[in-house]
Amino acid sequence: MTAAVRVPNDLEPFWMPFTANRQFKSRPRLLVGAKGMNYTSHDGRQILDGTAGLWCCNAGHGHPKIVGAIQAQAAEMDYAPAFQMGHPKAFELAARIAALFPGDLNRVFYTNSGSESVDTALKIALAYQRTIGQGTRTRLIGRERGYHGVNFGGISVGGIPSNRKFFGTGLGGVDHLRHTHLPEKNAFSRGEPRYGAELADDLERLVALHDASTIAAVIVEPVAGSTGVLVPPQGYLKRLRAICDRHGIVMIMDEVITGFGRLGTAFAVEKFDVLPDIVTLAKGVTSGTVPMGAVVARQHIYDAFMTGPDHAIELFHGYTYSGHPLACAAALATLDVYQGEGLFQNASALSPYWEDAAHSLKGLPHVVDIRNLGLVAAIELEPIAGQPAKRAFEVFLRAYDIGLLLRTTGDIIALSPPLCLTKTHIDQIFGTLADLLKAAA
Ligand code: PXG
Repeated sequence: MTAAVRVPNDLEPFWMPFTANRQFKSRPRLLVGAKGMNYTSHDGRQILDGTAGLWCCNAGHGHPKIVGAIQAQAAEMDYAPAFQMGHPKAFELAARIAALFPGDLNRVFYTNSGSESVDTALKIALAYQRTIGQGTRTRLIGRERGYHGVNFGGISVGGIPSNRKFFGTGLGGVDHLRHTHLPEKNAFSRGEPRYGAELADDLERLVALHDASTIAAVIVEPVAGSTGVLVPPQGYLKRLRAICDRHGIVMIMDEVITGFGRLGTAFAVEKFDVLPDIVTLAKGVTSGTVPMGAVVARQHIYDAFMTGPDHAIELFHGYTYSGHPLACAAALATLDVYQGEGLFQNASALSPYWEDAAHSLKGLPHVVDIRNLGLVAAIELEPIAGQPAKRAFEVFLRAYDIGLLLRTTGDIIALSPPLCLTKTHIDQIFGTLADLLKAAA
């Protein structure tokens, strides 16, 4: 294989998502293969995957069991109508997903992405309130710096300015909690930071302002990922749960990133011992192999809809590809791999080593904060004056050149490797990063 035959001639027609298109097209970074912990670049180099693709390939790449399951399913049945029809694997998978959750989080609604999961969860929460006679509860509460995908519901409750400001006013009747980032008190915290649980009381402020009778739901990421890894202060999520209980507010936890072992437990609900009413999933459910998302609801949410005549549709929502056979086959095989190979346990066992390795970067040039939990870490750099995001982006480019894939958001470097990594990979990731930071301008 020569590099030349793999590079398309014309890079222009593809308008790339969340990408500096002109920069990319002037200096393309094309991936052409993936196996285990590594990508292969178009020029034939091995690139260590420090980010599990985009936080999704938790089982590593090209796992033969997952590949085989997708191939077999494509040959057996390509597609089955998702409405008023079913296929066995969709039911089997729902039971397998439900079994991973504590309590009565046991009803699974399929989507195709995290963004769709979020909008589905918001719609279910609104419809639920109406169904139980609380139809005045139409307000949705998100949080500053939150990322809930890119659809209109998600950007409305989301709190990342660039993802919102270009796209009009979004949904009406949305408000936001303050974010939980307190660098002056919590910088260089290991794991959950000590200060800030009281920021959950911001929900009481919004209840006082709007009245609980107008609020349907609150949505938060347990660990905010895209914004640059904000780990919740100790006790914050439990406090938020208590306030939701007090005021009849549906609590949605967006586990698109934290789900499927990222924090060393199956889900963040287990890690933080908090039972939300609804959970959103995607990414790791198929280890990124086939697009899929899901919303998991507690029994009382589902039951509220199961009234009316038997022949009536209970929820007017769904996607052509909800529970797609290829996605279900991929997800079932992925769960087998997670369980059979103990990948969540591996994530948990390696977390202390990961934490030490991440924090060993403290003191290197421009490093102003380091945050971590499970197999997630962020290294925040001081921006170059007048050129925000440039320093981290240059580290990203140099890392790619020497064989390491990172993610950056603003001047924050985020790491979230496949869960099948070893200590050697951790040494390689942070060793490379240390060298780059020492050399960074
Ligand atoms: N919720 C959360 C918490 C997410 O992190 C979504 C919803 C949307 O998922 P989809 O499948 O529609 O993209 C996400 C996605 C990054 C990065 O580098 C993060 C995401 C996607 C791409 C890149 O931080 N998160």
